[in-house]
Amino acid sequence: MNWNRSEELFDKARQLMPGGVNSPVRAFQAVGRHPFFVERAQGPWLIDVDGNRYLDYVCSWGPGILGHAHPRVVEAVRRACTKGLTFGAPTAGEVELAERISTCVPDVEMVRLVSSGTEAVMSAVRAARGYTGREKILKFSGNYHGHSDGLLVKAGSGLMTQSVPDSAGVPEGYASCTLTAAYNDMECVQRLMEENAGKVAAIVVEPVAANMGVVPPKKGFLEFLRQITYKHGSLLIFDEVITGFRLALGGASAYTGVHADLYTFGKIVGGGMPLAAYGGSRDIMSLVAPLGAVYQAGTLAGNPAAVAAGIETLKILMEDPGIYERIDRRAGMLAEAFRSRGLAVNRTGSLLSAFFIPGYREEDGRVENYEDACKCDREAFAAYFNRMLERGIYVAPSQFEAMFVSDAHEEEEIAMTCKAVADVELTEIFS
Ligand code: HOZ
Repeated sequence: MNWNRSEELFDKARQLMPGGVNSPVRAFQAVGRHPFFVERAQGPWLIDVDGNRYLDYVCSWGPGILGHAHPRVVEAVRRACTKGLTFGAPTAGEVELAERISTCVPDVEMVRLVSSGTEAVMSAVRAARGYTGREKILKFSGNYHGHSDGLLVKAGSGLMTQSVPDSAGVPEGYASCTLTAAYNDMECVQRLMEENAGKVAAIVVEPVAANMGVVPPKKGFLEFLRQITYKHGSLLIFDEVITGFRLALGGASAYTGVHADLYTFGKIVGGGMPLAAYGGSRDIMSLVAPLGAVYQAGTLAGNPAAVAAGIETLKILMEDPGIYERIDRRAGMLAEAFRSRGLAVNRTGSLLSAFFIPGYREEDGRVENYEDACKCDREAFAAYFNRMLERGIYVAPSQFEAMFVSDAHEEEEIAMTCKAVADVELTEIFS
């Protein structure tokens, strides 16, 4: 493989953009190499500007549940674009998408479409504060809820990758409104809720954490969060930017049976376009402007091309629920391939992570929180990433991001990936 054209572009990009990229993890810093630049993608494949082909397990960090450039989604966007790109006025598509979201996740009686996951969670937190009249929120270390000020505290994803869980530039006043508990640690949550009784507007949680690697909730953890928020008069926000429409059509509440007060969606709901959403009961959402006093707005919110991609993606998922069984089974095959190499593997549905923990033995148990995830050997992960890339397999360039399986990853591609996993020399990696 050569990466000459990518190298040329990266040289230029670094002069023009911080780190040469528009989102930090894409710079590949954590894996000790320069990024490739994408030319196009189809199904499970990415093709870079030098003509190299990769089997893609990043899937644009989650949206690509149907694989890249699904013909029906592309055609829906094309049709929408021919009618105009943005109007800043209501369209029929917005009503259809809102209805589909509500059908899939019945707890979402009312929804507001926004443009990014960051915006969705930031706005849901504001709605929770407006509803309860309280200021504090409780989040979990290693959970990532976008890059708004108050949520960049002990955050996962790119911050964990760069080893800076607390971003510079966040005023102390914002950070002090955010309480942080260890994921899966009920005692810690209970203590914080008691110490801050009457002050916590909401607990915000990734119902399956996927920004410190994939870390499923322990049995009873989400149920506990539901109970304790009821007890203290706080709201429960499920950040389903990653899990929404991925674990099941109904997302985490359908998958786990635990129901939240507010939900945030991103990625799949926009079918690969910049669209996200937040919603919940009519009671809470009636507080959002113009109905109520919680203000939130956006010129490109509900953009018609993005809405068309979202509708078509949800339509396909609603027509063929067999998709979930297929991606689940295939992710299971990958998990088994990693497990048979002695790695710590977490998987929930089509989300999975292999953790490169030195000396790991099965009896050590699962990675359950931020601290466990931090035991990984980042250099070993980088070596594995590069060996997989040389074999034409693209996994996220960070130990702390999930591996996503799409419906376009057929058994043949999964078998190819399992073979690559079996071929990578692990003793060499850990030395
Ligand atoms: N924070 C995103 C993944 N969890 C990264 C998105 C991107 O770099 O495109």
